[in-house]
Amino acid sequence: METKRFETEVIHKGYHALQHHGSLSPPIFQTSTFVFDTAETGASRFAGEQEGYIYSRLSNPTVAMLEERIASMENGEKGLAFGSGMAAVSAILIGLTKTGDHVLCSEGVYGCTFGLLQLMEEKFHITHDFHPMHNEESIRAAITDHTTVIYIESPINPTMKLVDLEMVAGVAKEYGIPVVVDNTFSSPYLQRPLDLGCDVVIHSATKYLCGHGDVIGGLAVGSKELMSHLAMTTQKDIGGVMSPFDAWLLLRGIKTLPVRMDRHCENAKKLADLIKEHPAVEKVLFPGDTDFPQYELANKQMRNAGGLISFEIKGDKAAAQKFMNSLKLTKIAVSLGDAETLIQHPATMTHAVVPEENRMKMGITDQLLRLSVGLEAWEDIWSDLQQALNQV
Ligand code: LCS
Repeated sequence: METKRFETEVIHKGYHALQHHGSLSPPIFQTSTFVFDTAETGASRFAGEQEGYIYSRLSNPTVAMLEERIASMENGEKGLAFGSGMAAVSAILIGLTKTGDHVLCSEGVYGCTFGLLQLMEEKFHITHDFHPMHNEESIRAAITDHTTVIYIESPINPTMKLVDLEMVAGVAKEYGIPVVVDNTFSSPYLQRPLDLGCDVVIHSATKYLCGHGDVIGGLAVGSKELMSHLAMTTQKDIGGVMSPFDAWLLLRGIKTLPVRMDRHCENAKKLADLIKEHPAVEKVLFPGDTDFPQYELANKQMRNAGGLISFEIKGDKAAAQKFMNSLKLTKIAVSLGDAETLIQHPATMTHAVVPEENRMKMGITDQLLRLSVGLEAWEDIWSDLQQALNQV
């Protein structure tokens, strides 16, 4: 079948109802293992001579549908599903490195990714550096003879700083180093790193792809060659795979990704403008704000600015916590991308594991809050934020 537009593929890609009794909704193959008709069939499937399922840690038909769908959404050759975003991050990073290698990272990453990089350094002597990646020359200077991966979040959790993906991919090509992009904050609807020359895309599918706060999952997309290799090594042997039921919930959530993202973006833009003007607010970090230092870059590589707004309250940690405790509609919770508006305090929550010195370098102050704008009426979210800001 020819490739259709994004909004069509998120609903149809990888599923053929008439091959499944006409069931409009895809079946959940809730099974651990698959029966072989003969011993020889089993042997040839293990030998890779015959196509077919073996065991659900290796692959499963419901999970495979999701993998085909995300590959199409990211315009890549092959997708892999994992039991969490961190299972995807660790399978890719461990898969692309060995003892003595070096990972060049964007100026900030999610707290557990930071923790994983530290663990890799302590246990396996795989070093890393954080780098702003503002221009080609400084990236060339930061690449060492041992650099085997460039790892980027853009926008970066939670400071919203951006990295010019096309520029970094261009430099990386000179050295033959793969560029891995964690695309969780944008989703493939807003940003497609592979189209910009990057090599691997990772998602915490827990967030916008799911959209309903009921799944922990991870996805990765890249070339058939690399993804098949990772499938047979760090995915299969570390074993952090996704369950068929979670894959089904994700297939369900993904159908509405474009309409949800449009609403998240619309709400966030209206709220960012209002939050910025409130006297209790020090500054707003939102790529859709015309005063955002990388506003031009956001316009260049993202379809829209997304649904996350970070902002600093005037005052200290106590002021930030007082504001959070005054909220009524907005829920105090980590995670993001759900229908419900969520707020969290990165310094004591998602990035609490990052030592203070590194946190400050990344720009994660004690007054910084991260708001995941939900799908409620923006007027109701604003009333809630405004009454809480008035109490600070
Ligand atoms: N990458 C990014 C950019 C993330 O924000 C997260 C989780 C992960 C990877 C890991 O995904 P998980 O294993 O949780 O599916 N971020 C979270 C956050 O900001 N709040 O709670 C979790």
